[in-house]
Formats: sequence, structure tokens, C-alpha cells
Amino acid sequence: MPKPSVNYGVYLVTDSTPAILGSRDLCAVVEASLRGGVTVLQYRDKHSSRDEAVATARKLHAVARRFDVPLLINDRVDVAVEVGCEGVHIGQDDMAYTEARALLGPDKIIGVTASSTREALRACEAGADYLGLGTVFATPTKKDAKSIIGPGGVRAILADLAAAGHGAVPTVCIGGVDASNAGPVVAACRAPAKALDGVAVVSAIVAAPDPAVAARHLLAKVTVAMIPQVVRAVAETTPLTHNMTNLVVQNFAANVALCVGASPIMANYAEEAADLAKLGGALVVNMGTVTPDGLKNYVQALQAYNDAGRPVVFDPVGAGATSVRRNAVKILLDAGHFTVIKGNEGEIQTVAGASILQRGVDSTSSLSLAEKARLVASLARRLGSVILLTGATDLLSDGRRTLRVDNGHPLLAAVTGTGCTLGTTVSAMVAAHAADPLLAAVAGTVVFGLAAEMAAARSEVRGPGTFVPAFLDELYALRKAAGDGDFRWLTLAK
Ligand code: 3NM
Ligand code: MG
Repeated sequence: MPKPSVNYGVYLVTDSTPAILGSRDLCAVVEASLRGGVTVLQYRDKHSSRDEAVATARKLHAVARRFDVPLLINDRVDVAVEVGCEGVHIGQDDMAYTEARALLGPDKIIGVTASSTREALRACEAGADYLGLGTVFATPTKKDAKSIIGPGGVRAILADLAAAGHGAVPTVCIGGVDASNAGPVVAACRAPAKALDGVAVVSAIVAAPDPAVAARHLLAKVTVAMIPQVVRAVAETTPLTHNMTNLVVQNFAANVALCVGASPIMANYAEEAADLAKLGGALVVNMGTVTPDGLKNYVQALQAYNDAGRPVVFDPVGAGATSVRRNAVKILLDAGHFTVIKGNEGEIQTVAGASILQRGVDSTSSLSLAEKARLVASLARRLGSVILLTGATDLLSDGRRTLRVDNGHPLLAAVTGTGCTLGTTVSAMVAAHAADPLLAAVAGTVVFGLAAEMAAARSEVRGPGTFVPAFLDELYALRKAAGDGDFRWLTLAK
């Protein structure tokens, strides 16, 4: 079995002591946190007997597997071996990395705590799969913490790792992080060439009155704080966005792609797709103005990008408007896999199999926010895609993590093709940050909505006509700011 790929975004470390856990059941707390969006789990228990630890670890492993989240064990390598979970986390005073690796074999994850550049480099050279950097802030959870290094200390280690060629080793920070400071901490821990991959917390979730809500808040803060990394990756890599899109928006979509820093190609002839898919970009299949020929081309291009392992964004424009389009959705869903599916409520309901009748391509809304959240999460699980349901509030889910975005402006709805160009924007982000398509889709959605808000606020913008050029300018300005390492604009995000 290959090493599982891990999303380090919201990393929960457990604590079974009464001071943190109270009288609650650890498995119940962990299950709630997983519902809230925890992405990786570490069982940390310094007090239980070996038998108790093995029994608890087995239970936690069963819970974590239901959420497809890896379980790591703190320190007690023998427990991890016995339980057969995904790996361990070792501190500087625990078993040596090489010994742990010998016991676990090559396919398990081994994370190492580091408080200094020296410790971090040594762990990377030994082959650590990720690093836990800290202690960031003094915390009652770990009273014997040796060194409080602050965000500045974390940033310095990250810079040194990048300079030493270890920029690809994932990192989280730990110690005193919670939803109230996670955003600023992630921002402050960013070195020019290396950012954090997530934050690790104990009490922010385990001691919270509602661990699911706490995890959801933390996930939202961490995700927003990681958006600049994605925007910057687009600015730095200029990914190809191959649009097979409708004839209404081709010019607008190409300009939006350029403004966000991508390289657009508007190629509707699928014979080109196999060559284009090799260029490291992403494909947009936008089925507005669909024709029989067009549909055949979408299928062929989708399969070419699937074969190349490159992302595909599906925009089922007007999916519920006609039987032709409903049928096209079925054909496309059967033909291959989409990384992201983006649509308004009627379109997403149609993708989910509901037979609703949309009036043209317009958006209508009948579901509550909670119903929309359930719809995107269940559809995401079923299709293995990120679902982005657009509206005044946008909802996004990869089936495990569900997030809302409230950026945007009513003028977006007064201009044709803005929804389609959001699909193009998302494709650029997913191309540049394929490792986490949900984060990439959130980044595209936030940047798009933020640019609209900033454009609408400009004095020369009096309506849809003056909005469009201002919107393009603001998208361009956001990308330039991210490329220059100026992330202050994110404080504008709601
Ligand atoms: N390790 P809280 S700090 C388990 O610095 C642990 O290596 C640390 O708890 C380190 O999120 C810590 O409640 C406790 O502050 C973090
Ligand atoms: Mg330890």
C-alpha cells in the first residue's frame, strides 16, 4: 500500500486528561471534530496502559477511516504497529526517526516535532514525512514545552527549510493556536518561499463546547488564510486553462484567465486535448450552447485530461433547462471524472439527478442554506468531486469539508458570463494547486467575489457596463499583489 496522501490543514491532536477532555468520551469528541472538517488525527496519550492505548487507538482508527482521515499515534510506535494505523508522530525526546522507520516500514507516515532549524533540517534529512513546528505560543496543554518560538520562529525555520531544499516537506505549527488566531498565525508564519500546510491544535477542539463547530470554524479560518498561497501559485506558474466553453463568454473568459495570471486557450476541437493535457494545466468543460458535435468533443477532451491526471472543471450551464442538456449531463458524468463541478442551485440539483425545470440559464433558489450544504456534501461524496454551488452565498464541499463564501456583488448577476468565468478562474487555481481542489476552488471563489466587491466600490462604476472593466482591473490587481508577496488585501475578505 502506498503512503496515504495527507491533508494537513486542520490537524487534531487528542488529549484524554480531565483538564482538557472533561468527562466526555474521546471517540465522540473525535467523531464530532471529523464531522466539522478535521483532516488528520493524532492520538496522543501519555498516561494509559499499553492495552488501553491499543484499544482506544483501534476505536479511533475505525472512526477516522469512516471519514477517510489518517490516524497517527504520538510517540508510542509499538501501538501504531499493533493497530496498523497510518503512522506516528515523534518528538525530539521520543524514539529516533530511523528506529521508528525500521519498525513501521516505508509506507507509514512519520512526523517529527522541531523547535529549531537544526532539529527541522535533521528530521528532513532523515526522511520525515512532515514536521510539527512549535511551540508557537505558551499553552496550558503542554506545560513542559521547551521552547516558545512564536510565529517569527516558525517563519525562520520555514525560510531555512526552503533554502536547504526541503521546501516540499509539509509543515504544521502547534501550540496555543485556535480559531481566533489561526488566520493571523498562518499569515505570520509565511516565509517568502514556504508557507505552512496547516495548523495542529489540541484544546481549541478537544476542550470546545461543540467540537464539530470548533473544527468548522478553524477549517474556515485556516482555509481563508491559505488562499494567498494558491493565488500566488497561479501568478508564479501561469498555468494553462483550456476552455471548451460557450460562444457567449469566450472572449470574457479568456480575459479573466489572463487577469488571474493563467494562460487561456479556447480550444473546442478535442483532437487537441491530448497534447494540451500534457502541459500541466486544467480543462474547463462548459456546456452552454451545447451541440451534438460539441458534446462529443467534451467527452473526448474530458477523457484525455483524466488520462493525463490533470484537473477538469465542469460547468453544467442550464443543465435543467432542456432534456438535451439533462442528457448531456448524464453522458458527461458517465464519461469521466470531474475535479470540480460548479453551478447554480438548479444546475447542481440537476447534476444530483433531480428533475427540476430551470428557466433558461437563470438562477432560481428554493433551498435553505442548510439544505444546500447537505446537497453539496452528499453530491461531492457520491461523485468524488468538489461541488461549488453558487449564489448570494456560495457553498463548496469535497464531501468531508464544507465551506461557505459570502464574497461577491449583485452587479455580477447583471453581466452575462460571470458564472462561466468563475469556472475559468477556479480552473486556474486548481491547475496551480491540484493537491487540494477544495482549497483551490475556495481561493477562486473568494478572489472572484472580492474583485467584484472592490470594482463595485469604485467611483466610476455606475452599472454593468462600467463594472466589467473595473472587475478585470481588480482581478489583475489582486493577482499582482499576491505575486509581489503583498497579502494585505486579504484583510478585505469578509
Ligand atoms: N505539542 P493546544 S505544543 C501536543 O510544541 C503539543 O510540540 C507541542 O495544545 C509542541 O493546541 C502541544 O491546546 C500542545 O495549545 C498544544
Ligand atoms: Mg512527544
